[in-house]
Amino acid sequence: MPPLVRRKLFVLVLALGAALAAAAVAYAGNGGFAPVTPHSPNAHRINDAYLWVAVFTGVVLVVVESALLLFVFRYRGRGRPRDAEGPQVHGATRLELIWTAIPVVMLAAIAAFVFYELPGIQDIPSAKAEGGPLQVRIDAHQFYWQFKYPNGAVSINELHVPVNRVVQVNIHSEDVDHSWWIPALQGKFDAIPGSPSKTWFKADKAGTYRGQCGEFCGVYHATMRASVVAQSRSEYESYLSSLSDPLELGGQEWRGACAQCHALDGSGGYGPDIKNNSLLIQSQGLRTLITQGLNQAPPLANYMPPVARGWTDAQVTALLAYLKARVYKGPASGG
Ligand code: HEC
Ligand SMILES: [Cu+2]
Repeated sequence: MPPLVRRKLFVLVLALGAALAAAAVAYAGNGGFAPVTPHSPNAHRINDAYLWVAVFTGVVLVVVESALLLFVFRYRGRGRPRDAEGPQVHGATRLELIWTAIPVVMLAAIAAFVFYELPGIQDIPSAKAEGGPLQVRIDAHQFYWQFKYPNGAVSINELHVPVNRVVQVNIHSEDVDHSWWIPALQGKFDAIPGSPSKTWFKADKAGTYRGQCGEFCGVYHATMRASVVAQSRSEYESYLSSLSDPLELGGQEWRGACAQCHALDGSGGYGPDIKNNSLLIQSQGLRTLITQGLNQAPPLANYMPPVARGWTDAQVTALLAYLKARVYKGPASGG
């Protein structure tokens, strides 16, 4: 094969390989190049802004990279000595104006579009017909999410809401910085101790929308997942009433706030085996432990965070009831 043909073949194979590698990612859509399909008006606007910016960056990428390749091949060495000076070109006013003006226009177009979309992302709709947005308080904790509904009911890691209802979430943190993020419903919002923030969403379709704490917050950050379950009004109401069962609430607390360190059966992991620890059935001792944390081997080796900071009495009682019924296995025998 003549060298030129061989080189062309090589470039072709390389280009095809790159195209194939990218195709899978592009086709994957969600989780690939594209953001998840939005299911709330504000998430739609964030998505639109993403696409608008992507059009410009896409065009710039193609134009700049093609020009680069063109120049690389067209003006390559061709056996000229390495230290030979190329022709020196000065002044090309028209060209310089063009390559200044185009980026300015692009940036202006991007800025204008984002400012146009912003109010619809940020401003919480008044939802007058429904008596205002449904208010939910979110408390971020190491390492779980707690949701408090208008009637005082509490759920852990899973927020249930009626579909097509404006929900305002008021985001608090009880310990360190976390970040509330359900990509299909809204953008990221930091949960900062002492400085509550708020955002909103309105799920347009029943289903489960998943998210993950967006800010590294400690050893079990990765387990800090959240989901929003959008369901019919009646399903939502019956979920709320199920939360008044202490064993249901206590179970959610155990699985969400304790089990990632102590295992579902209490046999231990990062934290010690506590199945036979009588603290699990001592109201006062348990309360002190879970609201203050424990760090017997300072500074930070095997530290237990104050997981239950801000809990109500009902929450502690529910946990206690669950621990008694399902986790505590009695004093260790034969020890
Ligand atoms: C981030 C991990 C983590 C979480 C979450 C966690 N613990 Fe712990 N727990 C630990 C560690 C680590 C220790 C040992 C701390 C030490 O000895 O300094 C511990 C110790 C304990 C002990 C033994 C205390 C003693 O003095 O014997 C009990 C009981 C306990 N945890 C219960 C709970 C309960 C109940 C929850 C949920 C409300 C919980 N833990 C959540 C990590 C955790
Ligand atoms: Cu977190």
